[in-house]
Amino acid sequence: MPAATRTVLSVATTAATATTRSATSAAAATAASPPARRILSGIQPTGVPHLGNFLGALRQWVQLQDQPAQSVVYSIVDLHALTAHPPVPPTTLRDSIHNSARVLLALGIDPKKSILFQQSQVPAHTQLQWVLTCVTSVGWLNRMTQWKTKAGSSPADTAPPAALKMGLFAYPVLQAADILIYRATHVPVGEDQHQHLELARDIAKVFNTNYKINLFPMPQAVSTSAKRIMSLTDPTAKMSKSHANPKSRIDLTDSDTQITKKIRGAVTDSDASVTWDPEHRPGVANLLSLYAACRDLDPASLPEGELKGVVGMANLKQKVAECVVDTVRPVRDEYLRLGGEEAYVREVLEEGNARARAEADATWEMVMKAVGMK
Ligand code: AQP
Repeated sequence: MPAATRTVLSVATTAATATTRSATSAAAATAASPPARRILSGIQPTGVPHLGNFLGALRQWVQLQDQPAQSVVYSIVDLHALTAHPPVPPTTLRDSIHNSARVLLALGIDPKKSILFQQSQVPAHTQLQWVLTCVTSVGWLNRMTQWKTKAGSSPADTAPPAALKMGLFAYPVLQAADILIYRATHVPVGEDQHQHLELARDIAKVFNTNYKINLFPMPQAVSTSAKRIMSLTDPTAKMSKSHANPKSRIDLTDSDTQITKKIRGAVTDSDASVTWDPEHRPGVANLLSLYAACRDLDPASLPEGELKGVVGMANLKQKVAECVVDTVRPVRDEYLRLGGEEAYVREVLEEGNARARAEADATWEMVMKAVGMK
């Protein structure tokens, strides 16, 4: 290892150790009386974060760190990324963890205001997951829409396909542990995650009841007005990082040209008029939703409002592309700048890991006492 790199790492380690000590005492106080509003959320490093992640959740992460008297914790949930099938190759996962941190910093997550960390580096998440697995009914997990969608094709009396793994079935329990280990009260997530959050509340309730302790608060969703951003190539499916076709999504690192090309190629229909009709015209509705979310407007108002007089899909796509380019450009430019700051990005995560460990360990101590392991 080159001497310069060694120095950076040893400085980072010393800083992290010091942070751990001060964070441990802070965490002890926090555990005794959690803040009234504690924010927690996560993103999977399964690829580059996209416009749907940004408009549905991440934009709000940035706003929430500026509200006073709160604790704000954001996680790159790499353990969840292991549920991907086929598995994410190790080098891709390593790069995605780093690049997700870079994107989060680029869009304005400030390590002075928030704890930004890597989930797998905080063992209390999986320790609590086991305890929670022991109070979670199989029936609850069977009802999860995401599981049903993936398991859907197999009849009830046959074994699920080999591609369906326990990790995918149980991952909502790990998600509950991610939230409850920080005793979070508010979780900014896209609409697609609401069912899992409801499950986290059910799990918290049953734990508190079984062990006669009021340990876990009931976490509430914090939603944005941008509900679910759909795929550009199939407007009936949500925009997704792991979708095989990169034309289906706008990555937050895409160039202006790539964005414009992808929006020009978005699936719409043969009607030239611009109307808000999500049921019958999902492609047009998705473009209007994108425009509205970027400008903070109501999509239904656009045909008679800001986009009045726009006729033809090419013209609509041009307007949407301009607006998306303006939204993505500052994030991408900062992301590219951070490409030259690798050591800084690593240090932010290492320091965040230490602070998160201290907070999570304090809750884990309480869990062990509550269940009788200590
Ligand atoms: N299409 C979307 N529209 C609005 N919000 C979305 N989110 C994800 N997709 C959309 C929200 O982004 C946050 C981070 O998501 P995640 O990475 O933790 O998991 P995900 O929901 O599984 O995201 P992807 O992009 O679809 O990833 P893959 O392909 O790996 O499964 C969450 O708050 C989510 O609600």
